[in-house]
Amino acid sequence: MSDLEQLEQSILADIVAADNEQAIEGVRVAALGKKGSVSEKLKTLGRMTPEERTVMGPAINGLKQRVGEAIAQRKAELHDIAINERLARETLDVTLPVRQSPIERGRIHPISQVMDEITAIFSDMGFSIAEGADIETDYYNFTALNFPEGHPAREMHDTFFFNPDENGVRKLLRTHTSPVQIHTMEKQSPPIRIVIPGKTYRCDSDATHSPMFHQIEGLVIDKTANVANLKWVLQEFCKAFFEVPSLNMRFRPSYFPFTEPSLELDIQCDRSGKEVRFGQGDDWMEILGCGMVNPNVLRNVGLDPDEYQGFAWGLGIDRIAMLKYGMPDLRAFFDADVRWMKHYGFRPLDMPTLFAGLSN
Ligand code: 2U9
Repeated sequence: MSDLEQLEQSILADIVAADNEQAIEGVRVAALGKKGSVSEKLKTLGRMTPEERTVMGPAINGLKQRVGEAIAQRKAELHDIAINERLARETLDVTLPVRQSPIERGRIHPISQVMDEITAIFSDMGFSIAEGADIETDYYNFTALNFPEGHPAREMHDTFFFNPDENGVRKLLRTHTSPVQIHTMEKQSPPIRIVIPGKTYRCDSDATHSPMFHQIEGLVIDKTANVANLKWVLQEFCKAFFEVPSLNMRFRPSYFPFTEPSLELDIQCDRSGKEVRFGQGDDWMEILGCGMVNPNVLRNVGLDPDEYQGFAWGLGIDRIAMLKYGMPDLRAFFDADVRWMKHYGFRPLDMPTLFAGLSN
């Protein structure tokens, strides 16, 4: 048997032995690839005499053609086999339910939900929503709000300070959303009716405190704003938020540098059952702080306290969300656990509105 015949037999045997698409591709490369056995034979033609070439040329090219056809045929067979195997393996149960879309599967975090609920209530009362930066200066977070230099109230806020800049000025993470009220009053003339939701930061962490938490504050400034208006606004807010028709409130004296007088608001509740119920019972729960804007704060933004007055309030969103929806541990809010979100989260298309219901 000649060299060429031997080579052809051996390649044909390899083709028959190849039992999958990867194996047949291996045979093709070994025979017809750049450095394949048949390609090497073709290269020898260049070194032959014209007489030898007239004999060997057709012989090697014939071999190439037959091997090529045999490989293509086996490749097609193996391809069919592979497809049939896949079809047998990958059965599709068309009776299974369609997978839920992200809009159905996703959930709104209770903090976002409660922010949306509270802003819906105040928007309905004619308030605008104001926002500001998380990084603030000492002036907007403290000085303009009537915290005297070196006053212990500055330390009470457990402030996160940044390193001083080239001018020795230390920026900070706002400890409350109140700097936004100062910026607003500097830019806008009264009457002002705003609510300010946002992230706030204090160096404090345990089961009921997180170093980043959420507040919503409100501010009204005009010529006649008074404590009776403040009381009405907060009463309407509490009824709407806790979704009850009536609710008793009690105000206790307090102290904040930015308000005078300063008050804390307790609302009626019933703790006798498993959950706290609002608007019934004879117990009390502290819900927020409030007061009349301190005249010094009005002066700091260029308003004359003999002409303008205002009232303000502030509440922690995280705590009020825990109260309303019975969530026991604040830390779970920031764990990003999808099982927790599935349980406590809200459907994205159920937007809180006063006409359709806040929490449905
Ligand atoms: C300006 C003037 C007055 C905002 C107010 C409170 C009372 C208050 C706390 C509640 C729980 C913060 O999250 S908390 O710890 N806040 O009690 N906040 S009055 O008064 C202002 C704000 C800005 C210019």
